[in-house]
Amino acid sequence: RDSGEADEAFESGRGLRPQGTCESGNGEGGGCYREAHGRSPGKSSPTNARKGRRTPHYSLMPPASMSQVPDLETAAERLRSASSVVVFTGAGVSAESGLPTFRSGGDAMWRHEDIQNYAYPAGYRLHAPKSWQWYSQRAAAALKVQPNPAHHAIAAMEGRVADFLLVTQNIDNLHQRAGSTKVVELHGNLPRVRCFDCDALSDWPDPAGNPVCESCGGLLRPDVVMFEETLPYEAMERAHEAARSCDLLVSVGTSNLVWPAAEIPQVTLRSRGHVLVVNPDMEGQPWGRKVMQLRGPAGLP
Ligand code: BV8
Ligand code: ZN
Repeated sequence: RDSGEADEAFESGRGLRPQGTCESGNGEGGGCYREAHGRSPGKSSPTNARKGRRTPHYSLMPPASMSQVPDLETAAERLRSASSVVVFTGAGVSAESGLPTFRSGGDAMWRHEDIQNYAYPAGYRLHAPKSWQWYSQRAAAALKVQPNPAHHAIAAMEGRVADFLLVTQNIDNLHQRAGSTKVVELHGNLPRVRCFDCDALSDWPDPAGNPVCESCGGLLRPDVVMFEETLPYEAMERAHEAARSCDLLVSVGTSNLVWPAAEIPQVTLRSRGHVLVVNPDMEGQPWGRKVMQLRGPAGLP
């Protein structure tokens, strides 16, 4: 990408794709300063870059000044003035309900479990019935907790915005229990069980017992999208369409690390909309002129 395009990409607030050259950048606009500007910070003007001289670059989290860091009222005003809104959520929106996230905090799931053993089809099959019990415990834990104020606020938004869609990576069903109905689930739904072999759907048997399908004797699994499985085509189409056409995408509680879901906020930034990020940690979050970053937990009352 030549520097002119990089500057345009930055000016438009558009994110950057994962760059091999940019070790710590997340590629979504949380990438290298140089990739965004076509030059390293503090270096001479872009002429360096225009001459194509590759100045040594280092990746850098963007200074907050490169994104708007609004106060709550400003963010609320932006939300009130939007006639089409997409809310894009990850595990962090359920943190205040008491469910662990995958990668943040001391109780992060992947800190304690080997993701390969359970959340990949091959690992799941190899480690059944332990993998089945691991998911059954997660399903039971999700049933035991309650939606938190973030889930309720998102559910209430649905009735107040003309054109609204909730796109979630979460499988815990807490959005639906809080009353959200316009929901696209990119990674499936934990309360549902599916047979690996005949695709029959059912609820979790209680007790979980052995993961044997009553219809065909095949291996049972949760009805979620595991790693190396493709996301539901219709869900991704709806999410992309909404992200392309919305005024505002509110990204709540996601690390933006899992693809292709992580593309959704970038679709908005490459289109007409703005992005509001709600997260206590802005590492790897979208940034740029079209991004507002609201640092803090989502689910406090
Ligand atoms: C696919 C269901 C084609 C299962 C999940 C190399 C580079 C890039 C991509 C890849 C790569 N190698 C492979 C890939 C593709 C891979 C991927 O993205 N891997 C990542 C890890 C690098 N993706 C896939 O495999 C997808 N399929 O691409 O198919 C294919 C075919 C063959 C081979 C390869 C590819 C399928 C992805 C879906 C996987 N399933 N879940 C289960 O749950 O067990 S993903 C899992 O991660 C969850 O769904 C989760 O939603 C998702 C994203 O995580 P987050 O929700 O963001 O949670 P996380 O813990 O990461 O972050 C929490 C955030 O909350 C943090 O930012 C934290 O600061 C914040 N937070 C904390 N507290 C609060 C808070 N925010 C607000 N308030 C608080 N209180
Ligand atoms: Zn079956």
